Amino acid sequence: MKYSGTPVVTEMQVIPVAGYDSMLMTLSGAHAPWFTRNIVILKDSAGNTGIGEIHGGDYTCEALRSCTPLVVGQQIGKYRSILNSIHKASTKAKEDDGEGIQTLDISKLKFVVKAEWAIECALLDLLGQHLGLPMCELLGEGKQRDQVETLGYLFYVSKKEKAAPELSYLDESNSKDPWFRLRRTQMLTPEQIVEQAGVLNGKYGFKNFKLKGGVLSGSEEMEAVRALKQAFPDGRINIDPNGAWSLKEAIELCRPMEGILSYIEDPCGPESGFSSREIMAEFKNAVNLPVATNMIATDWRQFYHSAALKAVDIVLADPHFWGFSGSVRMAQILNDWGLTWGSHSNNHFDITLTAFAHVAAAAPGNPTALDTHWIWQDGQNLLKDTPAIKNGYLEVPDKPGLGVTINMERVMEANGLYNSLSSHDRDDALAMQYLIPGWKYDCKKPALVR
Ligand code: GKR
Ligand code: MG
Repeated sequence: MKYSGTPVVTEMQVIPVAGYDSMLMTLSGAHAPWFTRNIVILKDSAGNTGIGEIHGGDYTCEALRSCTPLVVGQQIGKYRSILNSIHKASTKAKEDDGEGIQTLDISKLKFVVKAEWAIECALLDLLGQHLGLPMCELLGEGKQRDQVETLGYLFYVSKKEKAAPELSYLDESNSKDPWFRLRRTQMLTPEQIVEQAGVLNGKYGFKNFKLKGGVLSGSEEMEAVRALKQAFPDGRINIDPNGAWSLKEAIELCRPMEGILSYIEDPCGPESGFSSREIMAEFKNAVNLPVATNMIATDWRQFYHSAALKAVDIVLADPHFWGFSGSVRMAQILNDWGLTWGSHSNNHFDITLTAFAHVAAAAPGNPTALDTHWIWQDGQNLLKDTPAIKNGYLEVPDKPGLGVTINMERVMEANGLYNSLSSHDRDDALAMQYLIPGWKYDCKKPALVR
């Protein structure tokens, strides 16, 4: 039989971009006024355009650009072979000590993120368009749902004026949208966190919330969790201190929260010579709460040890860590084993939002509500047709491929902002210096506890 083949990639563009952010607080410090990403745009011989988005920074940008000769000229139907050739050609960076992000050392995130997954996304977008099928139909066991439950990702926010004029954060005080006005203001008390959740519930209909912890003392953060549960008695409330608490502290803080928290994410990390996987397994023995992670299982080798120790119940398998096919493969395994799939996120544009919607649409079983930072960026669209979040659910486009159209004018504006920045890497210590002079990262000390 004659094999006619599929369209061929004729062009690959890598465009670094930046967007605006609030002074969001985490264990690693305070978010800068901007965040960076990389966009991949592929064109094929059928005249279609495929897109992907991934974390920013020069390291990832360079990694993507170096893949170009392995992608251009190849058939889109051979996307697995293309990715395989990229894997074979890639080498481990000298500075990558293999620790991953088990202590949330943000400088190591770029080694956990794999640049080629943005290429995988763009290739699946092209292949979907060629076949006339939405991307989720090409993953795992195919489409499982039309919309994806999403959580309201709550953050403590510091007073941006403290970093001015050197760091100038976006001011949206004149916006007509109550959420847009609120998201750029200080929110550090339980009342303000409940207000944040209320305004988000009003705009996007979220019923599930995750509070980013590791900022105030554990007991203050649990007060906010209790207040949230009181305000949303039927809601699922989670907290993620990114491993800031010691095992003892985590047990003391979380035992009384059984029945209040729906799960706890990365409560503790490595200590006393034990790995974070061992410590989390001990935590799970002591506390009757499901445990989620995006820190101790970020690749298959780490997952093997996490699973063997029964250290986690919910793996937040970010497609930018695991790959799109890899994340769905994880969802299949977790579902077969009676465990739960979800996805972690970092600041992102709407291309990632759409791509994650397709992955979550293909995850079998009963995934936990998807993380997304998008609410903090909403309005800075790089697409002409950003999928909406309504009643707490993200729409999964049903057109072929990703099912969305890139807005090149907005992409080039975001590229202009990127080019105006003096540094392209995430550095949460920079803004922290304006809140606490001389502040240094300590994976065991909440950011504002010094
Ligand atoms: O965006 O600051 C942030 C988050 O804290 C991010 O760095 C984490 O990786 O959201 C992530 C998480 O769930 O751990
Ligand atoms: Mg997390």
